[in-house]
Amino acid sequence: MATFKVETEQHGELNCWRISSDRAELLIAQQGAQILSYQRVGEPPLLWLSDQAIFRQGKSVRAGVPVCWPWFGNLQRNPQSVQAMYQGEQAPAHGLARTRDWQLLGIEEAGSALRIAFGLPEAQGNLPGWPHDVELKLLVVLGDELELSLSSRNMGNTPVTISQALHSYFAVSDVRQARVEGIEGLAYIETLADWEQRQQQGALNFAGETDRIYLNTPSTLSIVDPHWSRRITLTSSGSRSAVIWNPWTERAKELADMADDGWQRMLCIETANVWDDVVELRPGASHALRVRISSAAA
Ligand code: TA6
Repeated sequence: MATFKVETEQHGELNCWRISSDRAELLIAQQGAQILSYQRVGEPPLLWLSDQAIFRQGKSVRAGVPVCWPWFGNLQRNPQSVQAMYQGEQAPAHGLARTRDWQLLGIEEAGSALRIAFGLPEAQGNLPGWPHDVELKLLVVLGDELELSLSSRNMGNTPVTISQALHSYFAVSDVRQARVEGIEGLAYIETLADWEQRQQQGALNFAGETDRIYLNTPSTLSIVDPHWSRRITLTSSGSRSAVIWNPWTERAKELADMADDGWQRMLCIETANVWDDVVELRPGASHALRVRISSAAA
C-alpha cells in the first residue's frame, strides 16, 4: 500500500500541489488543472517541464498536460459546429480551460492509488463568450501508472459540440532518436503543408518540425526512446484522433518559454477529439476522454 504526501507550492503566480509516493511524484497547478511534471522513482521524467517555463496567471505553462477545451488549436480550423458555440471576440488558441483556475474537488486514496478530482464550475454558463452549461471534470489517478479522465456532461437543453485534447508533453532523451509506434499506415493531416491529407509510412521518426493530426487512431500508441531504453505507452479511450507536435529549431526560438534547444528533449502526443472527430453532446449526454500513461524498459 503506497503512502502519499500532498504539499502545496507556489510557482511564480500559480498555486500548485506536489504529490509524492514511494513510487512517483506529480506536480499539478490549479490553473488549468494542469499537470506540470510527472516522474517515476528511478526513471527520467515521463512528462516534460520546460526549463524556461513561465508560471503566470492567464498563460498556459509549457509543460505536462495542458487541457485544451472546448476547442482545440485555432478555433477557425475547427468544424463550423464547434466554431458556432463561441460568441466572444478573438478566440484564444486551445480554448478557455487551460488558463482558468479549476477547483480541487477532492483527493482520496483508492487501494494503492490516489485519486485527485478537479472541476471547472465556470463551464456551467460562465466562460467568456461560451454560454453553455457543461459540467467539466478532470480526474487524475496516480498509481503504478498515471491516468487522466476529462469528462464533459451537457447540463443544458441544447446540443453542445466540442473539440478537445490532453496536450501531453513527453520527456525524451533526444527526439531525433525517438520514434512513435502505433500510427503506421494511418491517414494524417499535415498542418505544415496546407493541411493536406497524407498517409503515414511506418513508424514516425523526427527529422524536422512536426505538427500533424492523425486520424482513426488505435487505442495504444507508444514512444520508443532507445537512449533511455524506455517505451512510454499511451492507452486511450473516447478518442479517435491524436496530434503529434515538435517545434524543432526555428519554432522553438520563437517560443519565449522554451530554451532554444528545448525541442530536443520533448515530444507532444495529444490524446484528442479533433478534425472530424468532434464530440457532440446532446442534452444530458456525457463523454470522457481518457489516457493512461505507463512506461517500461524497451
Ligand atoms: O498541438 C500542436 C499545437 O497546436 C501546435 O500547432 C503548437 O502551436 C502547439 O500546439 C502549442 O500551442 P501553444 O498555444 O501552447 O503555444
